[in-house]
Amino acid sequence: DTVESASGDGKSLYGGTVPLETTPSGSSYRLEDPTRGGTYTGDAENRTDLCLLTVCLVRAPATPFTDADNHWGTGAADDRASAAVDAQYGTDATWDYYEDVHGRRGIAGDGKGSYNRVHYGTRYNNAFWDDGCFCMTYGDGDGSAFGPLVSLDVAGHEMSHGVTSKTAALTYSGEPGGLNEATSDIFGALVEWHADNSADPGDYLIGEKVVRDGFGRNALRYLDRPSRDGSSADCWSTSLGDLDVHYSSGVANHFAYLLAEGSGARTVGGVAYDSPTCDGSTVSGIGRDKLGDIWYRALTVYMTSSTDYAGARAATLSAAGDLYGTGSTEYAAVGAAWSAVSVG
Ligand code: ASN
Ligand code: ZN
Ligand code: CA
Repeated sequence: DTVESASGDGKSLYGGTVPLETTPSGSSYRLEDPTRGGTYTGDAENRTDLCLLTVCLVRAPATPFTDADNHWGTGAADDRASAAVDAQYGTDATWDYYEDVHGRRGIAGDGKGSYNRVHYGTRYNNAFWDDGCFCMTYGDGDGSAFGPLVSLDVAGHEMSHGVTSKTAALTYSGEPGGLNEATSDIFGALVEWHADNSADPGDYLIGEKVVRDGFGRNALRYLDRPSRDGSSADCWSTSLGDLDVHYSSGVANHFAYLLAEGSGARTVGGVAYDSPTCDGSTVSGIGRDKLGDIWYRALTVYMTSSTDYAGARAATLSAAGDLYGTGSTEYAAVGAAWSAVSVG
């Protein structure tokens, strides 16, 4: 709080020109935000970590970005600061979503920021949160399937893994793992909506800004009908827990879309969706803000490391009962949306 903040801006890859709070440093500025717990962004210099399971023996650097006039980046891919602008902005947007909507300051809820590393490795087609360094890491993508993986929804997805880890701590395998992944997709989408950025507007797609033609689809994942990705499950079944967690997440992503928007075909924010139900029912949505409030309370109050899909139904019903009453439209909508994805 005693550190002086300077208001600058940056030209990002995906979000246009965005505001940035930075830290004066001598005659220059450091890409570190004193208003959001000291969150900063550094350059991994195309190096990688060397880790054995969870213990990292060598870590890629996180050399803080600096700028002479506090106007960061050119927005061009060949400018190393451009991806850094997106990453810092994505961390800001995630911080603001959790603080503005849920009253949570920072990933751990302790007011402390995290840090980002961009330009990790070479042609690296992923981004990840690491509880060990309490940091985010972004690859540049190979340029054909992926561009730099620094979009708002990817930032929100990855940092929400940190929130899950500090709260329910859902085990990253089987049904709890699917719920862990879905939590990140749901909040990744809600972070994007909350940011209200006209160059990267809210939607129910994950990764639409980072995929390129070589990927073969227009997004990584789809909440309205998760099977649009060719692998994710739309409906619960007894073998769901055998799927990779990025596919068993589909059932909860589908639940989340149905709870927010309802079943059937509709256009939201200029994007067309078509969400079927697994049982032929018709369900009505209660809006994405209530989805976020219910899922956040379920995650932080009721879910545990071993929560499975039946447990998620119970947790979200408990949360909806707390927030709106057990006789409410919202409580009934939660039950109906889970039944519509065969959890019930
Ligand atoms: N992008 C992947 C994810 O968030 C990376 C990982 O941690 N497995 O699931
Ligand atoms: Zn994930
Ligand atoms: Ca999106």
